[in-house]
Amino acid sequence: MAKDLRGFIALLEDSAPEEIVRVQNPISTKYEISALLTHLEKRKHLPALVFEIVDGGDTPVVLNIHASRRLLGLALDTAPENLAERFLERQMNPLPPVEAAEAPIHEVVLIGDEVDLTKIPLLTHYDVNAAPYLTASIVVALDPDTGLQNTSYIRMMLAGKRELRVFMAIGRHLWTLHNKLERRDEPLPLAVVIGVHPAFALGSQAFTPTDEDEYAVIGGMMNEPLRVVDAKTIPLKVPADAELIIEGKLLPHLRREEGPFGEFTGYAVEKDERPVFEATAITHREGYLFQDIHAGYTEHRLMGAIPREASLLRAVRQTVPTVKAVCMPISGNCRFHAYISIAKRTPAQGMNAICAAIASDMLLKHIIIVDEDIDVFDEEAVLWAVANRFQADRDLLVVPNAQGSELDPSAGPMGVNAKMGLDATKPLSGFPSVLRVPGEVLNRIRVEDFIPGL
Ligand SMILES: Cc1cc2nc3c(=O)[nH]c(=O)nc-3n(C[C@H](O)[C@H](O)[C@H](O)COP(=O)(O)O)c2cc1C
Ligand SMILES: [Mn+2]
Repeated sequence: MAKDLRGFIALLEDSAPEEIVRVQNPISTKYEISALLTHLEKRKHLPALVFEIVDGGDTPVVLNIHASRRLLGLALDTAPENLAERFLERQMNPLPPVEAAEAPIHEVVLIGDEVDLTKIPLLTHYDVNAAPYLTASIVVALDPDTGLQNTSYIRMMLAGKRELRVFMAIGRHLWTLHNKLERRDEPLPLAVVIGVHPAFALGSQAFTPTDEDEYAVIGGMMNEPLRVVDAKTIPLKVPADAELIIEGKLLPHLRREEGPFGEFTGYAVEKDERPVFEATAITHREGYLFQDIHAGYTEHRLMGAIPREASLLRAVRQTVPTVKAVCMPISGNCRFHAYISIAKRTPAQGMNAICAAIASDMLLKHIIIVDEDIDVFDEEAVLWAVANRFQADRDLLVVPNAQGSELDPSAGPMGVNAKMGLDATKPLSGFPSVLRVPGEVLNRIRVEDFIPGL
């Protein structure tokens, strides 16, 4: 069976039931799901969630499919601490898509005037949000000059039965494609794909050059070729096993107000005049599941972390071959902070690792390099290394006026910000040893023998 969202939910229910909860109580898309998620985020208890009765309707809403490294590990068939390595390995082995003989995605087809986006249970997360938004929306576009498919998550604001408004970060591939077609006065056909296997979701986020087909990258990430069929109203191939697809086009030369929208930083992006998408068809599976990714919460952050950690590992490895592990922690929105461990072999490799990291990812701001005895997934251990192995006059690098994220609330105009690297590795020799109780005694003395019941 092809990898899809329902199959992943079934796998959780069968083999990891503690990772999934079905909610039968009726709940509203407007703030109520967000309120429940806010409580769960505080408790740091984040199973995947299926809300069965939403706004009184029978379209289930699925959230938190990617909300922990455990869940993402199940998606990529690997251990949580090995996600970046596994992602990199699969990214390097793309599998071209295959034509599907039958297409669940076309079980229900609505064309033209039958299209009504307001019937889809879109969520409103925050009080500042201008309208309900699609957030788990993977936008597929075809470059007419290369014939290659591009995929990216793009938030889309509901603005009418057939209208969505779109935020595309400047310079990314989708922005570049829209820009190219606009110069030719042509619309850009798009398929908005919602409800997919988490390996598909992660693959769509891979950092790829424009000469690579992202359907093939997704196939590699799923470890099976993506099944595709012809869309109904646009010249695109679409995933046959998605839950819901909105077909349409991004119009040239038209801008309308989009935003504000609460983002991954925990702050809102202000409203502005942004491009407009017109829907030409909706197709979905019988009894489709609608997926949402809650902006600014753990799921949204972690989804950004894995592809970034993979490309960071690759970039640092070119300079410091003995890099061990990387973590982009939740505390840095999984984008602004990176902890990197290296097995240091020459005196100043920590600083080289910092430079490689800064150059590799525009969003990164603060980088901490530690020795291999420090677990990069243990934030307390990383900060302990900073406390004990780092001197700011000697081990600190600050790069002013670099390009950062336009979503960084403390950055200057157009996202210009500063980068900081902390080399918290110890010198190759002449540094004290970490305290240890003798190993033989540690193994022999067992808590339960001395304090039963603890
Ligand atoms: C949940 C989620 C939402 C995102 N929303 C947007 C968005 O609204 N606009 C945007 O430009 N990028 C957004 N991104 C980031 C892009 O999807 C990502 O940078 C992608 O790799 C860009 O691909 P491209 O350069 O091939 O277009 C989002 C990412 C995630 C995980
Ligand atoms: Mn791309």
